[in-house]
Amino acid sequence: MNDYISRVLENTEKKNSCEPEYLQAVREVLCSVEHLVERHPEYEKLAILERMVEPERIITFRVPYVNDKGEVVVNRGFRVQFSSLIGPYKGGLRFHPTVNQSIMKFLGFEQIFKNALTGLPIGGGKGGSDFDPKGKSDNEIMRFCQSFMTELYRHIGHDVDVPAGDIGVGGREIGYLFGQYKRIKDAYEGGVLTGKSICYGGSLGRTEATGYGLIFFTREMLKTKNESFNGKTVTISGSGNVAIYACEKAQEYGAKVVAMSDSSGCIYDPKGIDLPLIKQIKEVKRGRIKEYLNTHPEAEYTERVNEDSPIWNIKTDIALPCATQNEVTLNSAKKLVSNGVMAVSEGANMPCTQEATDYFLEHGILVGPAKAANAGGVATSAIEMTQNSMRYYYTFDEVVSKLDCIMVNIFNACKENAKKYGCEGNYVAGANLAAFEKLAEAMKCQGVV
Ligand code: NDP
Ligand code: 2IT
Repeated sequence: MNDYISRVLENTEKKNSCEPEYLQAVREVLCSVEHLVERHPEYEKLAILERMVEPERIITFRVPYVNDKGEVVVNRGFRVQFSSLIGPYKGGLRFHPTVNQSIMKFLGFEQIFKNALTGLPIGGGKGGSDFDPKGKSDNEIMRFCQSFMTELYRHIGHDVDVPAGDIGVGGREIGYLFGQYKRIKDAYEGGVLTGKSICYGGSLGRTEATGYGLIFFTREMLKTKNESFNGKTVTISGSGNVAIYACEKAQEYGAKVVAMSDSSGCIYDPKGIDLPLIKQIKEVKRGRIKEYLNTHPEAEYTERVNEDSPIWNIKTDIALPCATQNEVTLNSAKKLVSNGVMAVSEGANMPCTQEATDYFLEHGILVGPAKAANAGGVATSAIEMTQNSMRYYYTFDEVVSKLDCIMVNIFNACKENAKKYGCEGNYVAGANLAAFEKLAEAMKCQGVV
């Protein structure tokens, strides 16, 4: 490996030794950009790599609230403002008990590159809390969101930092967060959060955007092999926002989605997933995927017993991991390949371990890397910001056709950069190269800051 890259990597590993997910994300990017760095000797003089891996700012804060039993509960809040090179910090908020600084930094780091790929003026950030929304009442969620925003509000703004949703944060949470922000600021600043409901400033199509965008990206990838979704078997992990709308668009394209999951286990329905039922269970009742069997007793349910999700044992043409980081292990990758998978496209952030990604690439499987394949969500968030600035709304079809164009452009950037740097067909490297070059050039223009 190039001396400069290995030195920066070693230093980053030393400084962040307790942050495995963050180091995993950094390693993947730095190991992909060797040829680019070699063509630009000025990167070393300007410490481009060192600056790329150091967040501009990390904010952590206490989030106390009173639960329904009258007890005081204290959680930890985060906002990692990673890079404002090409626009205001932009990225979601995650509420999940596993949230820690490593997870926040890996997500913030990925977000910089993803946002650069969209071609839109958005920098990168991420935030959240180790708060667990599962089993909480609406009132508890509201009080938590109000407490979270009572600190966060001083760090965000439509030209500064624009949070949105992620795991555990959807339309309900964004509404409570927005209400508290508006109350504190005594002003309606629509563009401060995205993923808002349509009734007070949200964008049509934002709910569907990440899942639809994933399918648009994967469609382009399949085209390179003269393939399409039509008639293919698809498995989708997760059953949250991304998974549900990936399923909807894949079904619309004629695919048969046979399995979905949650953190407890997976359902297999060889007749094809009943999506209206999944929406009812997950979006309306906030229930468990196992409840699918109450309506379809002929479907199979398999409990998850270890880190290898049972969904990856199911034979499929296309696998779409849409739950969480490192959910596709090397074991799962081997199983998928031996069952004949042709494409793995990442709806979640960093769902494949590095070993799993390498295994897929070595076996000629098409891999849609998260920072490109799931960029439709944040791209549509940027379209929501545009509408808020214009004080005007696009129709659903206008938003989805802009999203489709953006995903095609992202795919082409991945494809062309992979080819330019001698790794044709490796869209993981292509995405890293395209995004890194854009950011490095912006860094050169702006001086040492
Ligand atoms: P949701 O909260 O709507 O859904 C998350 C889903 O993933 C649930 O089915 C959940 O199951 C499952 N899940 C969460 N954690 C784990 C875990 N540790 N093990 C197994 N399953 C788990 O989140 P989203 O759909 O919004 O996000 C899913 C992924 O997509 C995340 O990686 C997120 O970062 C990424 N993403 C989201 C975007 C968006 O616009 N929302 C944009 C780009 C990427 P359970 O209910 O059991 O917890
Ligand atoms: O990971 C992601 O890109 C998101 N959770 C969406 C971020 C956003 O600002 O819409």
